[in-house]
This record gives sequence, C-alpha cells and structure tokens, in this order.
Amino acid sequence: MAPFLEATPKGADDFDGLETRRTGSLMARSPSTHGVILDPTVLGVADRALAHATNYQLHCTQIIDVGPGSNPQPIHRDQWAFDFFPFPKGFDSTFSTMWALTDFTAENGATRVVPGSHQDEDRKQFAPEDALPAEMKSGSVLLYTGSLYHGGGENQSDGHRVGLIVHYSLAWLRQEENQYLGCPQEVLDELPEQLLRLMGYAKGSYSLGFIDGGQDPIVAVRPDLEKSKNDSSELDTALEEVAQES
Ligand SMILES: O=C(O)CCC(=O)C(=O)O
Ligand SMILES: [Fe+2]
Repeated sequence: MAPFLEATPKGADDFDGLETRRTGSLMARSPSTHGVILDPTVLGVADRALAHATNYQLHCTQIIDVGPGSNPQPIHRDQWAFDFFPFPKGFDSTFSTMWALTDFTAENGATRVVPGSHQDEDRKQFAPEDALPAEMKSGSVLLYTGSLYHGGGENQSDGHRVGLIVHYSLAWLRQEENQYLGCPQEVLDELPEQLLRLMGYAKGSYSLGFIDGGQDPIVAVRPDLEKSKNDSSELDTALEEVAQES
C-alpha cells in the first residue's frame, strides 16, 4: 500500500488528522487484505455483535497512517456517521476492527477507547485523557462496536503508527465507503462469492438492493453466481421467522 499512501494527501481537519493519511479501496488495491476482511474469528464475533439484523455488510476499509506530530482525534462513536441518528441505547449499527500494522503504543497514537461507554448516553463529550490507549503489538486486532466512544491518539513519537480498519455495518444502512464504485470489474471477476456478498452484492434483509423485479444484485457483476430465479428459500425463511415470533 506504500505507493497509495504516499500519493494520499494528509487530513484536512482535526478529525481526519493534519498529519494523518487515510487510504481506502482496499478491495481493489490490496489483495492481501481480503483474507483479513474474511478472518473467521473476526466474522464470528461480528455475527454475534450484529445478530439483531438479518445480515451485515462491509462498511469501510482503510489504512490509517498517523504521522509524527499528529493531533489526538476527537473522541466519537463510529455510528455518528449516520447523521447522528439517535439509535436506542445499547443499539449497535456497526462493528469495527483496527488491525495494528505497526506496534500501537500510548506514545505513537494507539487508538484510545472508553471502556463501557457503549452504555453511555449519545453525543457525550470526552477528552482524550478520559480514554485508555489500546496498546498492542503489530499483527494484533482491536474489536469494538459502533456505540463505543474512542478516537485515534496523539503521535508524540518520531515514527508512524499504521493501522488497517475494516468496519462492518447492518445491511439496511448505507455503507461508509462506496464498495460498488471503488472496485473495478476485473477485480470483481476474481473475488470469491463470500467477499462479493459482504461488499453488498446481496440483498440486505429481505429485499433491499434488488435489481429488476427483485433479482439478486450479484447478477449485475457476476451472472455466473446467480441464484435460481425460482429459489424461494429466502421468502420461506422470512415467513418461518415471522411465524415463530408471533
Ligand atoms: O486511527 C485511529 O486510531 C482511530 C480512527 C477512528 O476511530 C476513525 O477514523 O473513526
Ligand atoms: Fe472511529
């Protein structure tokens, strides 16, 4: 990813970090992240953290390079991205992973988290010192949900703190990073079905995102993966779930 990072401008404000570079479209640019995005342990946790929806999707992929002198990022909830919609207390709309590509230390800007803050009220203000640094060795991963207050730390060292974020969100929400526009057909041609489905080439819930008269959207890019038009199993499953609940 080094050439992409070098070509990326630094952030324009305190949130993006004036000495921080963020570069995305990892599905297209970094085949070595594909296995990370599909890591079975992480997806196992995501399955549980987002189990209150029928399915979830890839929300955002990004390398975040926090350079020397980078300011602390304001403490926030990732789910504020949804126009500050007041989700009910304890409701998580996203699940976030931060993979350490360098060691993360308090000095070099490790992500700071406020433990237990997923239970706090919304729009709460925290100072960076209210949060703890998630120090970890390169290759480790920090997992947290959309309602946890956190923020990137200040980099007081002379090295770079580099992390890979992979965020997942409920499939009835708009994705933060546009997966449809960021990945060309020649890459889509080679991707495994599980990854394509996670990118959003799948229906969210029962019917969101269909094409034509309700067809599986994957046919638009990979007709070879089309499910049989007569396959009524999704409807059967939905009806069964409604029957069980009532
Ligand atoms: O860089 C970090 O440690 C955190 C970044 C973050 O939380 C964000 O951009 O939403
Ligand atoms: Fe965040």
